Amino acid sequence: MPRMNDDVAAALDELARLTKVDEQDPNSFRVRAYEKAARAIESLSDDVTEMSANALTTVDGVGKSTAAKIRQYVDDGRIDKLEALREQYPPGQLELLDVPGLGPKMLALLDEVLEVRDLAGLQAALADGRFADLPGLGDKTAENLAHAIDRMHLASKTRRRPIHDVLPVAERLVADLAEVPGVEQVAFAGSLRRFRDTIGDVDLLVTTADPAPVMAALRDHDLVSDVVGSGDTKTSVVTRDGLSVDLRVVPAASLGAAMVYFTGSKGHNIALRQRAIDRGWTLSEYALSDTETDEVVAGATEQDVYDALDLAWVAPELREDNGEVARAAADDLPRLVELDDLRGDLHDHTDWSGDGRNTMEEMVAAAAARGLDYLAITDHAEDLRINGIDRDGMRRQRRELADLEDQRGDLRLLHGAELNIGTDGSVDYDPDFLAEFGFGVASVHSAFTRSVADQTARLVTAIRNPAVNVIGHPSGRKLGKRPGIEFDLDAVIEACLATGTALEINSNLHRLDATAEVVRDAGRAGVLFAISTDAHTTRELDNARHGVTQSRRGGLPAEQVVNTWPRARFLDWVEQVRSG
Ligand code: DGT
Ligand code: CA
Ligand code: CA
Ligand code: ZN
Repeated sequence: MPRMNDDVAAALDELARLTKVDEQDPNSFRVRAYEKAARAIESLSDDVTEMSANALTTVDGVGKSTAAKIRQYVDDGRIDKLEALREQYPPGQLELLDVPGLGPKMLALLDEVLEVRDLAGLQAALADGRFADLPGLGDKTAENLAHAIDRMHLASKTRRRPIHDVLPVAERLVADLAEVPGVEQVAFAGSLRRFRDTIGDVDLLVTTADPAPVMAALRDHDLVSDVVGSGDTKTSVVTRDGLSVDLRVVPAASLGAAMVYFTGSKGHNIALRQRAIDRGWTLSEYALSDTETDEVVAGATEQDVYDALDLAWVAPELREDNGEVARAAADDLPRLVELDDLRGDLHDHTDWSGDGRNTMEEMVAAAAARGLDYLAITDHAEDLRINGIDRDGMRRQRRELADLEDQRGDLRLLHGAELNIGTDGSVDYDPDFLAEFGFGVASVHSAFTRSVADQTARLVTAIRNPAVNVIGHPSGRKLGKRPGIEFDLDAVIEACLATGTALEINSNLHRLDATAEVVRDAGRAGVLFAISTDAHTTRELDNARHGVTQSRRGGLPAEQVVNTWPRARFLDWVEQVRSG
C-alpha cells in the first residue's frame, strides 16, 4: 500500500478530530467528509502522490475541498487548516476529551469560563468546586467526572493507552528512524514488543555509529510535539496525542542484552538475572558478564544471552513471568503460530452487508494475493437490524460465491454468515436454513452487561449449535471503550471440547479477542482456535499478523489453530462440527 496514502489518511483523521472539537458537533458535515475521505484514501490502491486534485475528486468519498487539502499535504507536507487547528487546540486540551462524558461543548465551556485547558486544571476545578458552580452542572456531574478520571487512570503517571493507538505510531517512528543515515538497527522493546493490550510508553532501541542525527530526527519528527529530554544516548519525547517515547542508542555489541532488558517484563528479567547469578554472572542492559572479571559472556543478540543461560529463546509475547523461564529451561515451549502458517481466513465481510466496503470478488482476490488457500465469507445475518442479509440475499450470495469459486479455481470459498447470539443463546434463521450454510461464525453484538451466569449459558448454547463453527470475538470487548461480557471460562471450555467448536482470535487491534488469558487457559485445555481478521475491507486482511501475535501472547500451539491446517483436514473439521 502506498506509504503516502497512510500519511494522508492520518492527517485527515486528525483534521476530523480537531474539526469535531472546533465545531462542537460530531455530526458536522465537514467531520463526516474528512473521515470518509480518510477511509477512501486508506483503501485506495493508487498512490496519491501521482494523482492531480482533479483525479482525487473522482475517488468515491473525496470532495473538491478535501481533494485540495490532500494535494497540499502531498506537495507541502502540511495542510493550512490542520496547522491552524493544531495551534488553537494544544495536545493538553485535547486530552480532556479522553475523559468519558466530556465532549467538545464542555471543552469550550471549561476554556472560556474557567480557563481550564488541561487535565490538571480540570482536576483542580473539580476539587475546589469551581466546576460544580458552572451553570447546568453541579456536584453530581463533578463527582462522575472525577470518578471517570480515576477509573481510567487518566491523570496518573501510569496512564495506559490501548495498543491500537500506539502500534501505528511506533511502527511509523521505527520506519522513519531506520532511514536516518548511519542507523544500523531500530526496534521497539517494552510492553509493545510483548504485545500487551495497553501500553504505558514506547521504548525504542537504536544501534548507530553516530547518535546525534537519529536523536535529532526523533526530536524533529512530525508526530512529536514536545522534547522532554535529550542527551548523548537517550532522548525522550511526547507525541502530539500525548504518548511518551524513549529512544536509547546502544552499542551493537550490547543490542541483544539491551533488547532483553528493555523488553522486560520486569518479572521475566528478574528470573533471568537469578539464573545469571547462579552461574557467577551479572546480567545488565549492556551484557551478560562474569561478575569477578567483568569479561563479557554474551550480549550481541538475544539468542546469545538465552543460550548462555541454558534457555531456549523465549518469544517476547511470552515474557510475562508466567512460567515461561522454567519451560524454556526444560525446552518445553510450544511451537507458536507464525503469519506464514495461516492458510485461510474465516471471518470476512463484503459490501453485501452494510458495513463491508469491498465486493466479494475484491475480497477473494485480495485473499488469493495474500497466499490463502481457503476463505469464509461471513456477512452479517438478518438479526443485525441495520445491515444484516435476509434469506433471499444469502441464497443469491451463495450462488455468486459458488460461481466465483468455479471461475477462479484456486481458493476454496465457504459461504458462511456472522450470526448474532441472542440473549438466550439462539441465533438468526431456523435450523433448516442454517444447515444450508457451509460455515458459521456466531458473535455477541448486544446485551453486554448481563450476569456471568446468563452470559455463560448464552455462549454455551451457541457453542452447542451445530451451525456454529467458531465463536467470533468471544468477549465482545473494545479496547479502551468497552470491557466485554464476563463468562465462566470452564463451562465454555467444556462445551468447546465436547463439540469441536473453535474460539476466534479476532485480529482487529481494537478487539484482540479472545483475550490472552482466555487463549492461554482454553489453549492449555486443548480448545481449538481460529485466527481471523473480521476484515471489512481488503486491506484489513493484513491485520492477520496481529491475531497471530495475540495467539503467541496466549502461548497457543500452532497445531490448535484450525486455519493453519491443510485444506482437507480443515474441511473435515468444518463438517464434523456441522454434523454435531
Ligand atoms: P509500560 O511502558 O508500562 O507499558 O511497560 P514496559 O514493560 O514497557 O515498562 P517500562 O517502559 O517501564 O520499561 C521497559 C522495560 O525495561 C521493562 O519491561 C523492563 C525494563 N525495566 C525498566 N525498569 C526496570 C527495573 O527497575 N528493573 C528491571 N529489571 N527491569 C526494568
Ligand atoms: Ca514501555
Ligand atoms: Ca519506558
Ligand atoms: Zn464481523
